[in-house]
Parts: sequence; structure tokens; C-alpha cells
Amino acid sequence: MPVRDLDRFARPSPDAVTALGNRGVSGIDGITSTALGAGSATTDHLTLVIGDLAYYHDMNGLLAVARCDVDATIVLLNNDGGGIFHMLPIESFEPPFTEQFKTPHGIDFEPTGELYGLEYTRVDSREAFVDAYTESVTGGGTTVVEVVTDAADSHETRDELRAQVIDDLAGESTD
Ligand SMILES: Cc1ncc(C[n+]2csc(CCOP(=O)(O)OP(=O)(O)O)c2C)c(N)n1
Repeated sequence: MPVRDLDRFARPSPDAVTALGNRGVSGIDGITSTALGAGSATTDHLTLVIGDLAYYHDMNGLLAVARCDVDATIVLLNNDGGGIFHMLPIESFEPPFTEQFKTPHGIDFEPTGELYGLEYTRVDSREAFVDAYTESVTGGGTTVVEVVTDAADSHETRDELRAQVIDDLAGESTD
């Protein structure tokens, strides 16, 4: 969902930001490797925003942090599984939704910091995120900023925002 959320909710900005999306052979494969490769080709700071299953799928790609000599901030949105599947009607059918679609794994990703020589920090509020993100971007090296979220809640919030926009537009058209 991160790239979909960027498309849907990011505000226009006068800042010169290059935003890249990646689709692997099957979809979520190779996102970390692609980001680190792209980041190594520029002196701009690299921010990789990635879901937990995608992070898990390409964990070996983290070796490129050292090999490609790239500084990055990796924002790991951990909702313990594939939040995207809440968009499908199968969401209402239990089983098989959780075990076969969402596939929660309960993995603690913190040891990937030690494994690949990265700073690792977990945040649980917007303020803590802004602080950790700012520190990572302004300092050197690579930091993983893990943000723990709830997939069902996020899905509900997206629906509420959509409904609100539809209401607002309907209001405008009758004004
Ligand atoms: C290699 C590969 N395996 C499986 C899939 C099917 N798939 C599409 S999205 C997704 C879940 C992604 O989960 P996550 O990265 O945690 O992001 P979220 O949906 O929570 O935002 C999966 C497994 C795929 N696209 N590519």
C-alpha cells in the first residue's frame, strides 16, 4: 500500500522530490534492491518506504547498503502481513482471509539492523516518527525506522477519507 498511499494522499509540494515505484517480476520482489541501486546512482538522500512482507521478501537486498555505499532511511511500515488484501472482498471470509491472504508472520525485524550494519529504531507516534526520520536524513549511515500499524484500521481510515472527499465534492456540486 505505501506507493498507493503516496499516489492518493501525498500533498502537492514545490520541493524537487524524485519518487520512484517498483514492480518486481511478481510484484513485491526486489523493492529493497531496486531502491538501493537507484539511491547509489545519486547523491540525494534515499528514503525507501516499504511494507513488511516486501521487506521480508528482499531482506538479502539489504547487503547493498554496504556494497553500494549508499546512505538511506528505510521506513518499514509493519502491519504484520499484507494489508493490501483488505481491499478485496475475500476480507469478509474467515477462513481463509487471515491465514491465506493476509499471512501475518509475527517476525521481529530488529535483528536485521545488526545483521546488515544498520541503525534500527521503532516508533509509535507521528512525533517520534518525525524525530527519527529527521535524525536519519540529517545524520550519516542507514537507519530503518519501523512504524507499527494495524492493517484493518488503516483500511478503514482510507475508506473514511474517500467517503469524506465524495461528500465534499457532492456538497460543492450542489452549491
Ligand atoms: C513475489 C510476490 N509474491 C507475492 C505477491 C502477492 N502480493 C501482492 S501485495 C502482497 C502483500 C504485500 O504486503 P506488504 O509488503 O506488507 O504491504 P501492505 O500490503 O501491508 O501495504 C503480496 C504477498 C507479489 N506481488 N509478489
